[in-house]
Amino acid sequence: MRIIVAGGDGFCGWPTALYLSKQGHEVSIVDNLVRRKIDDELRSNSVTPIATLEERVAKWKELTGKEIKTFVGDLNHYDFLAEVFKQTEPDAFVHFAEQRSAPYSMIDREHAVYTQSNNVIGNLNVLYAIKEFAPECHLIKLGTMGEYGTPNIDIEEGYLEIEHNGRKDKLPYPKQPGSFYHLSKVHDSHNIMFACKIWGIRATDLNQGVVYGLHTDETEMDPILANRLDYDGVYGTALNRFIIQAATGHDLTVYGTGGQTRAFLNIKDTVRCVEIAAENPADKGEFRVFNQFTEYFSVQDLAEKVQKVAGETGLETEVSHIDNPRVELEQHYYHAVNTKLRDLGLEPNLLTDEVIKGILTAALNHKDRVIKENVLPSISWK
Ligand code: NAD
Ligand code: USQ
Repeated sequence: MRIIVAGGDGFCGWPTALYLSKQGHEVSIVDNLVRRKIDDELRSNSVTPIATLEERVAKWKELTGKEIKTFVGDLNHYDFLAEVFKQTEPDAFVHFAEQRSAPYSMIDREHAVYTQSNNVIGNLNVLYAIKEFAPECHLIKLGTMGEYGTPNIDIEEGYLEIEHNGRKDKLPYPKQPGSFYHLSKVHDSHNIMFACKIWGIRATDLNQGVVYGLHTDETEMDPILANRLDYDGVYGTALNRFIIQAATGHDLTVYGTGGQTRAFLNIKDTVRCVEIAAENPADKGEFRVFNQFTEYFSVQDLAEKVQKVAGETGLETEVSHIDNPRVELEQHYYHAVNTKLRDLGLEPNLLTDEVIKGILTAALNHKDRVIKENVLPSISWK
């Protein structure tokens, strides 16, 4: 298949582009490299040193003989996007290319506006480009489990059967997102659903949980292919952050009581889930939703797991409960369905002590790159 990976220079997109290329697909990366510029804005960095996009694809070609084309530009520039569609004639468009940090979206008005315009308008442009240039193209869009929030009932995959005043219907599952970033994903989902209905576009919304790890078989082939690994209070996510904190002798930063439960998956499963979606396209006009995670944990559980594994490696680590900078429930019911990807063949890489040790080793190898001032959270929701 001819597959565009938008956001293919990022944490999820880069390993996905490599994996799909290895499987024999013709892969093109579209990315405006804004994530690297945000590192400069935040005076932060990836724990792992990362090569430029040009160096990355050149190394991949040298090692495998496979070419990944790159288009450096912004989804918000429709002329650029139209040209990419004309040149690549994609069968599938994998859309990772959004501002994905909840704290970043909560810094101030400018950052909230940037997040929502970048994400919502970029996605709307992709929908129009599919309609105009590749109406058969399957949109594989990265959404988030955070679209649902933490309702006091089971979370279904996209839709909920309800009975009201004696009548029944299957309706989009209610959304209660917890940041302006998470809200942007809800707005995207609505736009995609509407485009499927009116234009007959085929789309899969992958409501992904928090991704942990960094390595895949492909990124481990050479240091130039290494993936980024975020640790700072803005882009670092729960489990990866705790492991890097353990590696650098920092207390593990559990926000509030730590009863917040979230869905998680290994980056190795992210790439496989995208492949599964691509190999099993949605029907014309179908807006399909998969919940993309393998397990869920409370933040406290994760901190304790990391503390235990770090202790076995000789690293003494404290779990510290700091004031929660977010507005979120710290004790709540959580049960989410995730059968659709499993039914299509996903075999989960579950979170074991070995997996935590693997990420810890990567963090220890580069721990001197961690800028200590960036570890504590600095952005408040209020
Ligand atoms: P990332 O920031 O590492 O990568 C996103 C990439 O998209 C970056 O390389 C960035 O330069 C690019 N980009 C952003 N806006 C763009 C635009 N307008 N035009 C072109 N390129 C643009 O993020 P990630 O962690 O790889 O996440 C990828 C996607 O998966 C996001 O949509 C995110 O919401 C979703 N997701 C991520 C996680 C996670 O834990 N990382 C969990 C659930 C969902
Ligand atoms: N948390 C801590 N301590 C930390 C970091 C986070 O207790 O040091 C808590 C947060 O308060 C929250 C939970 O851990 O309750 C998850 O936070 P996170 O920063 O790991 O993840 P989140 O902000 O939800 O965002 C990440 C990605 C985002 C993706 C989302 C999936 O950045 O792109 O959409 O995970 S989900 O959580 O399912 O919405």
